[in-house]
Amino acid sequence: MFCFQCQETAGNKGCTKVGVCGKNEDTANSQDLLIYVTKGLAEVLNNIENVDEKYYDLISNNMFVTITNANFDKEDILDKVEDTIKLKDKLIEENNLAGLSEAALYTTDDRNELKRKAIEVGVLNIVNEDERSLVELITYGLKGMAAYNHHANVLGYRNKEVDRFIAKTLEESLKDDKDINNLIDLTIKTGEHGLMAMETLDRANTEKFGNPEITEVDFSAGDRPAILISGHDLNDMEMLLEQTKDSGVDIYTHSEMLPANYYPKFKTYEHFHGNYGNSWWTQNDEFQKFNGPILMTTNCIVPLKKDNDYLDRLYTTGNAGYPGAKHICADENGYKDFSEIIKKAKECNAPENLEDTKIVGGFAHNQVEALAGNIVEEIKAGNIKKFVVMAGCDGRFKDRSYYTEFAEKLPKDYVILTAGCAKYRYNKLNLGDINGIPRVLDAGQCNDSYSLVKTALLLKDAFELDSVNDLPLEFNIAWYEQKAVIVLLALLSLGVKNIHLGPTLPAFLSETVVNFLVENFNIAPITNVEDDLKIMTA
Ligand code: FS2
Ligand code: SF4
Repeated sequence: MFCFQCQETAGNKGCTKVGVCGKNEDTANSQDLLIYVTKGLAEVLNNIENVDEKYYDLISNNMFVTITNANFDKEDILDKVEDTIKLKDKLIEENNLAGLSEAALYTTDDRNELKRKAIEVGVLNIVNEDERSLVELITYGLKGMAAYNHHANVLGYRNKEVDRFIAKTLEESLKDDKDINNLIDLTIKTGEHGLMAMETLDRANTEKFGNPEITEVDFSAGDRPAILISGHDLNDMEMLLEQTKDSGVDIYTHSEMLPANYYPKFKTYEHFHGNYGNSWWTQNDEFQKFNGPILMTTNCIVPLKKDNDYLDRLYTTGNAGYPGAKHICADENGYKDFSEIIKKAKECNAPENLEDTKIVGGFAHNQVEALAGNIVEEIKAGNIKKFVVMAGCDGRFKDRSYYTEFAEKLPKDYVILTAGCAKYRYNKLNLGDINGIPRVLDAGQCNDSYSLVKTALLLKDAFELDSVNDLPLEFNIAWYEQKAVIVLLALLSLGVKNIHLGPTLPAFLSETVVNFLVENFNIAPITNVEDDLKIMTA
């Protein structure tokens, strides 16, 4: 195996024997094979006129499955490889396609052959380091985009341009004659389409569930049996709330599902208790103490430790998977029957209380727009000096304490704009407010970075500036997995410069690609809190 797609990759070079995330060699290879046959399917679809859009869904789903910490179940992944091959073969035959690549033509119904092939199709097959770097940067961006696309799709929203772009770009990456300039161009186009995917998902979420609004979220536990829901899928959230109504079972969010608390629609459910626990990587202990069933709707899953015994109450759905955990599938209409989880919850004790914290969030674009007058006034009066976008991901390594310290030490007239699980490093610090405007404005999940873009554009217009680069705005972004990659590319596609990225630069960026990003976008790795504060408060 060779995998270097996330920030925690071994030695910041690559995982070769087992993933730091816990992914084993067979799972890693199966994921490589799934990407390979998905590229083949993409090529097949690109050669057909009037493609049924459900085939594009398979592409997005397959890409999503391979995101860090989403699916650890190698047999499930190989099932998806087989489904993809079957569909590809059927379409090739029905449409009499010829002249296709090896990936498009690869076929077998033998699992052992799949396992053999899986070893052959890893990322190191692209020998030229710069080509590999750009192809993987694009592929990881596409994975993030596919995840957002999937969430919009299940809510009945679709951006055909995004679907087609993913398929075309996947085919492009199969070509042997890779041109560096063409790949750079494609990298920026990936960012542009990532923004479109985020816009579509934002529309889906807000039209379905209302615009997020300022909300105080309770982190304490109640005394009824409960279900914990984690991940990013708001469609699953709605189905679970609906099915648990009047059941005597409460619902709590975990990690990236926390922003569900900000949506008006979800607030109408009285048994929606609040949030339990923190960031994804603290889940082993928190899931253990939760006592009831846990539903993982997407990444980020952490493999169970030796002393964890909650596997029998761990459930996955959608593109998430974990060996031994029960998977809840959707029926042909997208409906998921959670009755088994509800039954399980009733047999379990109430959650152990972890804390009595309350946090305030819900500052997505609509809410910020409502406050825009006050914000502009505070800026003009000199009470708000600058904004710092600290969006992105959290991670398990100690060096992420940088973000807590950075937030703590920021001057008191600085406001943090955040989205994604990065916020868990500083959202309980009680950083106070500036005349009623909290100093940490949480827009929501990582995909709600789209809201931060809208906020930046709103401020740009309010101050009649030509570019967001002229705003009193700094970017100190934390990344972990591939959704952060698409957020980063989206920002670059908008021409945002001077982004500080950490805790480390991606291992998959070659020296040439880093130089390109530095020369054109002035991207810099974070260094230490003192020096970075000096730069960002200059
Ligand atoms: Fe955090 Fe994990 Fe949101 Fe990422 S909970 S690192 O999935 O996509 O952000
Ligand atoms: Fe390693 Fe990250 Fe890949 Fe897991 S996803 S194998 S930690 S690089």
